[in-house]
Amino acid sequence: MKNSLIAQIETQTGKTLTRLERLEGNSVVLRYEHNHSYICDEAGNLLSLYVREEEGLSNLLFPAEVCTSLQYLTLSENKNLNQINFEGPLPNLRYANLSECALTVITIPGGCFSLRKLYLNKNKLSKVHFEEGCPALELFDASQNQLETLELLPGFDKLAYLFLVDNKLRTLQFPKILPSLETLHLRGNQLTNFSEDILTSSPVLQSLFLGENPLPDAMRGTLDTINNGKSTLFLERYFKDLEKGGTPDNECKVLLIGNGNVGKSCLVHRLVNNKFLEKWESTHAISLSQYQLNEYLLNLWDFAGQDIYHATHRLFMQSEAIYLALWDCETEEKLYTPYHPTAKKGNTPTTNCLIGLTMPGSSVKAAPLLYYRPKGGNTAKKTCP
Ligand SMILES: Nc1nc2c(ncn2[C@@H]2O[C@H](COP(=O)(O)OP(=O)(O)OP(=O)(O)O)[C@@H](O)[C@H]2O)c(=O)[nH]1
Ligand SMILES: [Mg+2]
Repeated sequence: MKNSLIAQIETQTGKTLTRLERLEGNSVVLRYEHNHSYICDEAGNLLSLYVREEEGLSNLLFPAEVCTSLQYLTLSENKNLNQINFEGPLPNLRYANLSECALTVITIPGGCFSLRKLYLNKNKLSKVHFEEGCPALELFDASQNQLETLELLPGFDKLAYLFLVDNKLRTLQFPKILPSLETLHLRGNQLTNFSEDILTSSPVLQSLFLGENPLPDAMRGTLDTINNGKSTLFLERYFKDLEKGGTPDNECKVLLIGNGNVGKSCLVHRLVNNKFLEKWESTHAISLSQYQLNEYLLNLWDFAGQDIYHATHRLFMQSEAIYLALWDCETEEKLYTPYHPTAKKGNTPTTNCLIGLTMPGSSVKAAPLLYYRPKGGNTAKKTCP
């Protein structure tokens, strides 16, 4: 009688799978690539299953006896396969590739003593539940899913490569010790912090990727630019510096943005030199200057406002800075929207400060009007002192 798992697949795909002969003494053949095929031992126990790119597959239940005997499992690129359940432990499973399917949750049962490689990447997983540790697991790839958290219980002592790129991870719960972890790939998640515990629990960690996470600025600026996985060196220094304690940082970056000819450079000149700039020259790229305001040092970044420079502005934008968005009230009807780093299509941005310059009558040098717009509040109008 046919194995019930094979029967499920044949019913859903409408195709007959090929039973391959097992070559004695050559276990490698078990996992090599004959699509729509499986291998059983002499007693008919399923050892290996290989079914890819089958749109008809939607859900599979692995009966306990299949779980017991299965060694190699490839079910990748079955783009409608959204559910897989294992009815028992998988003590002999060595390799499982379930990538590029449509799985939303999966439970890896306890008792996976032999599992070395597990690929769950490119699914729609919001949850991966390991009932226990997987003591032989060397590689686990769950990149490109929807995971917000991942919990690894104690017992992942062989885990060397952990790929979790492009998820929505906010939290990680790792065991106290991951003694073999060499590569941890966390680029493109939602981590707002990175715990020093992960470094201390991974004594052989060599490659750590943390870019494109909303980490604190002091961490993020550098980590975003590290593409070779050498973030560990930076973080070790970072945590050491933290131990030394903090000193107040009285420097602040102020970015002046707005179209050309709206008066950014003149405003800077007024602040720094308290003079009106008579001779007008359009800024090229960026002009940097500093302004001491009581105990605070403002680093002023005066951007060139002409259209050709706009695309480069975002390269310099960061969250912990003051933005002065300037516009000419007489010629520009709309307040500035496209500049702010958090501005998205259709959203009203909350800039730290908006300044509109106007020319009352024909007196060009008349005091400009300042508009302050507090977050969420209405525009308040103030005459510049
Ligand atoms: N009426 C009036 N004119 C001003 C004021 N500030 C600057 N201007 C004039 O606006 C023109 C442009 O000033 P800039 O400060 O160089 O303009 P900008 O925004 O730095 O321009 P780009 O460097 O090209 O981006 C000059 O002719 C100034 O004289 C102001 O407060 N009131
Ligand atoms: Mg200028």
